[in-house]
Order: sequence, then structure tokens, then C-alpha cells
Amino acid sequence: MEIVIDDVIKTAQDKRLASIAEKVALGERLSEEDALHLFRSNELAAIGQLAEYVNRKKNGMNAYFIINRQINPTNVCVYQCDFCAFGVKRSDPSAYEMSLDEVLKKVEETYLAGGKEIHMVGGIPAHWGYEKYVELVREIKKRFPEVVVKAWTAIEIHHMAKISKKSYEEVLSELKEAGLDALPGGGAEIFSERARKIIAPNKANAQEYLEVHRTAHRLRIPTNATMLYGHVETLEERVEHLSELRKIQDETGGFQVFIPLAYWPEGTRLGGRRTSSVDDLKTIAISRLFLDNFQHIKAYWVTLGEKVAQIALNFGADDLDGTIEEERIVHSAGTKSAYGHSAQRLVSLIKKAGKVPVERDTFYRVVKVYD
Ligand code: V47
Repeated sequence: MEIVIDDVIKTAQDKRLASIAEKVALGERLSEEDALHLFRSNELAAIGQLAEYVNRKKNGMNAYFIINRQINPTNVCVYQCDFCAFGVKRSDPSAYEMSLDEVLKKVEETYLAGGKEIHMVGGIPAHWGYEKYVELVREIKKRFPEVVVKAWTAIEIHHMAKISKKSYEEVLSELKEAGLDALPGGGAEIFSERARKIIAPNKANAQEYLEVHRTAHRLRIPTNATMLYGHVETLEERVEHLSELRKIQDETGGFQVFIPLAYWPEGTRLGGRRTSSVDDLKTIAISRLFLDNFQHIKAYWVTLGEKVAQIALNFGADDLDGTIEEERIVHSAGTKSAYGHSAQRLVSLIKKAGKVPVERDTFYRVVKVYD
């Protein structure tokens, strides 16, 4: 179905929405005030239509997924952020650490099943030295050179720099040399200093997160970006977060995809409530509209749930992430989605959303089109 923006312009009850629709039709950049207006608006269908108009211009009818696996080598973490139910102290009965062999076994299973990507992040244990992070990457790449290693968040990179007394550039160059291909977007949470102080006061701050990504881009390591929303942040703080990312993307062009992450409260010290589906869809759509310099917006089925993720593919998103196999971080916080999905299931979700399923690699190169 073709999306006609004129309908939105003509039928919008609200004048500001009509003028935003005009900007979208002309391909003009939205301002922070525009984004805030959309967050405060109840015109969900119109906002979704505008976002989907932009998405189809950028990505046509394609909706991407990847055959991948998440590996979290440990849940032991010094930071103990209040929004996170995954990281525990080393003394906690649920604490675990995988051996190198255990990690390699998981990579092998994925490789044999046609997997294209290992997404590896974890807690940050005080007793791990810098070499441990490099070794995990090096050993995976040595045994499975065809597998793309997307590993370690900016928070982990910052931590490695701290304990090794190296610069971000040195750490990232050494990891790249060991086989690191890309950085995932985790750890961004929310950039606002006020909100970060409440939910994650101890770990790398926003400027440090952004500097790691900037450095990675300079070294030609592509990265992803995230935003955790639905906890203590205000709508203004969400817009500020998107705006920071848009500025860096203008400078470097190194971000591949933006992933809004809906907060799940179960088992966290922060508590609170789940986001509504309306908020989830609006956040996806506004991200698509505001981040005009990002090619892809991911509807992460783990945090959104499969059904909302499927609808999000008609609200501006063009990617579902992947098969994942065993997601642990958001499951610790109560998500009801599956731990992993078969490629066939993702293909079916995408087809039923009216889109063309496209299997991709980490860098959004097409592996297979399911016509
Ligand atoms: O950084 C932690 C989030 C992130 C909770 O780059 C929570 O392609 C919801 O970043 N409720 C890790 N979310 C996941 C992540 C990610 C996932 C998929 C793809 C990519 C990518 C990145 O999970 C953490 C944090 O922001 N998280 N606790 C929670 N209670």
C-alpha cells in the first residue's frame, strides 16, 4: 500500500502535526521541538504513517533479520545498575562465568547452523583483566574466521581502557587486530545526567559512551546505538538522547542502526512499570522520523514482544534483529518473549507484516531474500 502524506496533512486536527508532515514530505530535518511535539501527541496512526513513509523511501518493503547468537560470558558485574536485573555480585548464588571452551562450543553450534554473527556482551567482573576480553575475541575469530564478532559495549571498552591504562583508540585497535568486527549499541541507557544518576550512577557516562563510538567510527569499526526508555526519563530527555546521536552521526556516519529498548522492571532495584504498546510504537516512529541520517531502525522483538515488533515494521522500523538463541539480559527483567526464534519464524512474522523478509549480515549486506 502506498503511503500518501497529503492525507495526513489534510486530516490532521493539529496544525503543528500538519506542518511536521509537510517537512517530512519535503525531506526536511525535524527539530527537537518537532520530536517533542510528536511524543506529546496522541495521533499515533498519523505519526506511524509518516514514519513508514520515510522508512519505505529508505528501505523499500525490505524487513531485515540475521541468524545470530547472543553470548553473555558472565553475569558478574561491579556496577549493579538499578535498572538491570542481569548483573549480580560474584557471591550471588546465580553468578556464573563461562569458560573459553563453553563460549567456543556455543559459537560452534551457531556456526554449524549457518549463523552469521556472535553478539557478545556481559557483566563487568572486577577480577577480569584486560587480556580476557581480547582473548575471547581472538579465540572465537581464530576458530571461526567467517563468523562476525560484534562484541563489548562502550561501557566494557571504557572499563578495559581504565584497567589497562590504555586509550580508547589503543583498546579498540587491539580488539580489531584480534578480530573484533563491530560494536553493539548497549550501555547507552539514557544520556541525561539527571536520569543516569538515578538509574546507573557508577558506570561510564554519556560523554564517555559517545567518545568510544566516535573513536570506533574513526577506526572504521561500525557500531550500533540504543536508548533505554520507559523508566525515569522525561520526554525531553528522550529527544536530547536522539539529538546527541544524530549529531555524532552527522560527524562520522558510523552508526548502522538505532535500537530503542523498552524498559522491563521485574526483579530490578529501580522497579516501575512496563511501557505501553502505544509508547513503544510512538518511540519507534519518532526515532525513524528524527534520525534522518540513520539507515535502519530496529524493532527488537525481545523487548517489544513479537506482536508489537511486527506492527513496528509498519511504524518505521525495518529490522527485527535475529534468531538470538538465548537472550538473558532482558529475560532477567521479565520479558515474556521467547529466548530465541528460528529463522523460519522470523520470516513468517515479517511476511505477515506485509514486508519482504531479507536475511542480512551484521553490516546489512543481503544474504538471502525470501520473496
Ligand atoms: O545495555 C538492561 C538493556 C541492553 C534492561 O547493538 C534492559 O544490535 C530492558 O544493547 N529492560 C543490552 N532493557 C541489549 C542491547 C542490544 C540488544 C540487541 C541488539 C543490539 C545491537 C543491542 O539491554 C543494555 C540495557 O540497555 N537492558 N536491563 C531492562 N531491565
